[in-house]
Amino acid sequence: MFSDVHDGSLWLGYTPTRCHACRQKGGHLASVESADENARVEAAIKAVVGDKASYWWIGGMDYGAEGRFVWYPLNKVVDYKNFVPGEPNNSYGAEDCLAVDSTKQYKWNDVGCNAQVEGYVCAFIR
Ligand SMILES: [Ca+2]
Ligand SMILES: [Ca+2]
Repeated sequence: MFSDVHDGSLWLGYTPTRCHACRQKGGHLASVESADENARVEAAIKAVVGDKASYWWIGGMDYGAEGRFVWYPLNKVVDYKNFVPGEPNNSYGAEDCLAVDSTKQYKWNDVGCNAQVEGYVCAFIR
């Protein structure tokens, strides 16, 4: 998996829009299926914005089945997990999309799917 990150300013909206944006670039919204892949996501983000405090979308979500996260573009159940301690907490009953938090060792938080974050991470199989 090769990860690339994209400024989300044009694509802060709905998850299908983010997925579509990655598809148009020939990839998919990133799944993170191992510590190694998480490290690649971290490196890709740092290459773009350095150590800036920011959230970035990855492709996991628990639409429809609360607490059961699926890598949306691949329709694979999230097996490897790398959540910030205390997450996922489905805050206000309305957090169904996963983002990495650069201030928490690039671990994951579930956040509202329409939250304004820095950008999103696409993955490209090479
Ligand atoms: Ca949720
Ligand atoms: Ca959360």
